[in-house]
Amino acid sequence: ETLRKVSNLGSEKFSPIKPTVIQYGTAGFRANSELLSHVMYRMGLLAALRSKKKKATVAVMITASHNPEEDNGVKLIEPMGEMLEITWESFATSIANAPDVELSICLESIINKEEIDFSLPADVVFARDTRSVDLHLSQAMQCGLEVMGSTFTDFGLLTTPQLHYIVRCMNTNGAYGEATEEGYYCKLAKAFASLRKSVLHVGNYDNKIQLDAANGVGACKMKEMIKHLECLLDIELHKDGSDGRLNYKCGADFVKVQQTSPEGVLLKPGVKYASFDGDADRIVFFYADEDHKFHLLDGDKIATLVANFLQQLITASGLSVNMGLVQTAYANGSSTVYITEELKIPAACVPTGVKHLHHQAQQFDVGVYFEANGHGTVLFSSKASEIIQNAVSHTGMTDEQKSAASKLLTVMDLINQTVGDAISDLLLVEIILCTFGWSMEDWDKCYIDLPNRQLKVKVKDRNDIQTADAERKVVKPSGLQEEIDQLVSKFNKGRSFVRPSGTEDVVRIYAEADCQVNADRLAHEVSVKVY
Ligand code: 16G
Ligand code: ZN
Repeated sequence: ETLRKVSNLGSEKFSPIKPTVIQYGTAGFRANSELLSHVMYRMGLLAALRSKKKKATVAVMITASHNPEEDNGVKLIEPMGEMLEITWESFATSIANAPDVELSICLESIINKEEIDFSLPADVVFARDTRSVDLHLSQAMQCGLEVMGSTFTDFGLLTTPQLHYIVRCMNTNGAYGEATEEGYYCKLAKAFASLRKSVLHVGNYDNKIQLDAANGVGACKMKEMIKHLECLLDIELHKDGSDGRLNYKCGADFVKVQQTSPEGVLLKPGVKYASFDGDADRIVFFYADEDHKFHLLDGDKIATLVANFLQQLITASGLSVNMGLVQTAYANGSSTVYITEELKIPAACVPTGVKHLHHQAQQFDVGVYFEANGHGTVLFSSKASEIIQNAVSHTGMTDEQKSAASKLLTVMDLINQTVGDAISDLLLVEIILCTFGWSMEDWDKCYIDLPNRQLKVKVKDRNDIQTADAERKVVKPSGLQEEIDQLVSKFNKGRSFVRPSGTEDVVRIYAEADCQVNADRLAHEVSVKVY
């Protein structure tokens, strides 16, 4: 009966506009928003099924992150705030592409494959970013939930990481925090204030920050956060959405890829800047030196800063928890050398996409993961959490050890462990800089990035290129890797790889070398081979 209704409503109201094939990629579905209403409806259906399967609340986020304003997207979030399980990605793809008449058959086959008890209740929470047409898409999604008889809560506008946080809170009976937006601000702000006030000598640290919010949802949410921060941070907002297009010539992706400041933001030497992306799950920092030269502190710089800080706390606490760092092929070669040779922290490399990093980070007691593009967080295993928790009240420890353990405990509250979170990462970086007494220059000089270049080329079919070894080697078409190796060998400190994008119909090229001219040349020469 329900399945019949699903089909009828689907073909009446949410029929695909054009017969295009759409794929659940690295970060869910993304496309021009006009093509998405049937996809949203169907993701409502699937979310209800996922909830039945997990016997827990799941979440749906409507956003296309750093993509242009005309695009939109949707992704499903697991009960503990993680990315959707991989086997379900293919269910999502098949249900999104099923012809109207086959919709109920498609649902039925998922129900059978996954042995889902259809009579169980379903509960879903959802939210959206500030894209102008989001509302109509979230209504389409809601129709999908309603027809499945799912209960739901619409959280309206949220950053992606806020929704990840909320769904985890809901499924842990509040053990992770209060499952509201306000609960999120309170938890992070309380941890921030406590850590900030414990630092007495701030050295070169300055609590002023100029923040580019990409004209996205991060702007209004950061304004809310600021109200909770007791004036401990002095944040000036730019690109707050009042007169500018989402992600247009601003935001973390623009700043990282173009290696320049957001349009209209004039850099004053020595001042600290940061950029969020459109849904506030990424952050990068930057500044200009005395010669007005632009310096980027990207996800790699954040990762090394965070790992350095946590390692010091772990050592000071004397606790036996191991720590590791997870990167992708995009990590600057200098960062990897710094981590493994200077900090002596093990570093793993995995394919692009948060789910891969997150999964790998779970292999450590304390796993720090960041993509160079500024997406990242820290995961504390339940073993590590327990050890740290117990240490605080343990009698056999010195006061210094206890104080370090108690700081670690507070740091855990400051970090959104469900997914990379620009707001949480910003607060964490501020605490670390303050603790170390560091200016932007102090932080930047830990290691010097190798000059690098990213390019993309349109090809007939991006899936013609297949990679292995965490995307660092091409295995198909044969011969291409040998050609890349040969080009790389001509450049001092050269490194390059190519990979099919998971979000756009292009092949991406990355190259680094001893100087910018060489990095540019290498990237260009490799791109010619791909084309
Ligand atoms: C998505 C991923 C991001 C990755 C990017 C790569 C998530 C939540 N986001 O935005 O981690 O860096 O895709 O895009 O997984 P690309 O495949 O087009 O290069
Ligand atoms: Zn994002």
